[in-house]
Amino acid sequence: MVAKEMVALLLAGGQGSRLGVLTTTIAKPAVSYGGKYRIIDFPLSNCVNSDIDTVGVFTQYQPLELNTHIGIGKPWDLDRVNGGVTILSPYLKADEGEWFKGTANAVCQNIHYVDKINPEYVIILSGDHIYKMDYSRMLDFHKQNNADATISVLKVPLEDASRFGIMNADENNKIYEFEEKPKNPKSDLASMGVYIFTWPVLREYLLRDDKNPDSDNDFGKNIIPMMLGEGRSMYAYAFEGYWKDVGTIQAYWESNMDLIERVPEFNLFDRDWRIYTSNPVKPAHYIAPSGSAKKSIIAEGCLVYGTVRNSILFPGVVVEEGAVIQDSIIMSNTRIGRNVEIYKSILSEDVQVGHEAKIGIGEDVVNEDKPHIYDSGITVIGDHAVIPNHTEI
Ligand code: ADQ
Ligand code: ADP
Repeated sequence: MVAKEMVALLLAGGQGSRLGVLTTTIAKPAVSYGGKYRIIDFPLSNCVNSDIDTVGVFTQYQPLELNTHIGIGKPWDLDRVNGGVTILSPYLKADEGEWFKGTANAVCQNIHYVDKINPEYVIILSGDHIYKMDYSRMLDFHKQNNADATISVLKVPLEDASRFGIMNADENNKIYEFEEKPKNPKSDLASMGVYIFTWPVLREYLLRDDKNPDSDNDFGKNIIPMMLGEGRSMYAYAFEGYWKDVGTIQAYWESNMDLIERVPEFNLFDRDWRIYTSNPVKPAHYIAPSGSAKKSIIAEGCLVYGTVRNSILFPGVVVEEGAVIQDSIIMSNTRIGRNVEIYKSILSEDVQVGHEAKIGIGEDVVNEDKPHIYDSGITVIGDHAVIPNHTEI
């Protein structure tokens, strides 16, 4: 294989438990977003638009939908002989076999994949974020600083800071302090979970960390603090623009709703930064004489006989006569029966809603085990659910 300057390693193996039933059968990076995409389309498209043509994707939790979606990487122009996309899943070795422990462990178990390409740099990406970013500019910054590691950062409200890796940097952007998800954050400079490492340096740290049985083998918890503690040259690269971690039901719903504004902050019509995805082969959507759609995204293959307002319909959704859909996200091939009412809800793929049902009218269900998943006033229905006629939720 021809050597590459930088390869991307995309972490897509997390469970995404805070998305509740949206991730029961689908890994978080494969969750649908924005009327026709899946979350992972954003980092994959960013790679291609940043001239990175070699991407390893680490999957482990519910990988079927994710692997099928990525396929041989054709939509992203990553179906290449030299480079392209490679799916890396945990596998059994001669003497042992184990699941990826933390994020650094996922990379460590696949050192041979990176070694074969022998890049100067690797960029670590997460499969959970909606953003458009030119990674080649971050690489230029990394090279200018002669850094061992560069962390992409943005400012977050201080009250949210404990959800992130938080750091302090000097006037030259050199990082002198880093804490993973601190209880009492001392700064609002948050890690986006996007890192560039000089590969031989990271390689050495991965192998050392792997020998430590007390380590979680995680980038944020272990590798970055260890490098900083040993005086490695680490820099913060400021990102400006729309970036959303859509890891909770609330954040996921809000980020989708951002797209239906008259002039959205996050522009998917940008010709210079296209977001690629695998397209279903379906006819254009149809709105019947009895139907209407306002302030909504309606994907291909939808048939609208009812009323759609402030909502997002993915490909192949059918809304029968008299049905009203408002402030909701309806994923692919879901069928909404006659006179159904749906308010502020997320319906996953292939759901069947029986006639006269009402969804999104009840109180929040607070589940004792998972108290903060479903307390946002948003009703969520998992994929392939069948909701009988007249049900009220
Ligand atoms: P989190 O998002 O909480 O914090 P984590 O749960 O480790 O980090 O997930 C990062 C990515 O890795 C996700 O895309 C996830 O799907 C994937 N992943 C998780 N475990 C994995 C495994 N074992 N194998 C493969 N992939 C796995 C991180 C950083 C913070 C930073 C936030 C920004 O640790 O410092 O602020 O991202 O969102
Ligand atoms: P969320 O933050 O929504 O709960 P994440 O995808 O970020 O979901 O993963 C949650 C946590 O679970 C992370 O700390 C991650 O490292 C861990 N994790 C991911 N995959 C697995 C797995 N297969 N087994 C155990 N823990 C996992």
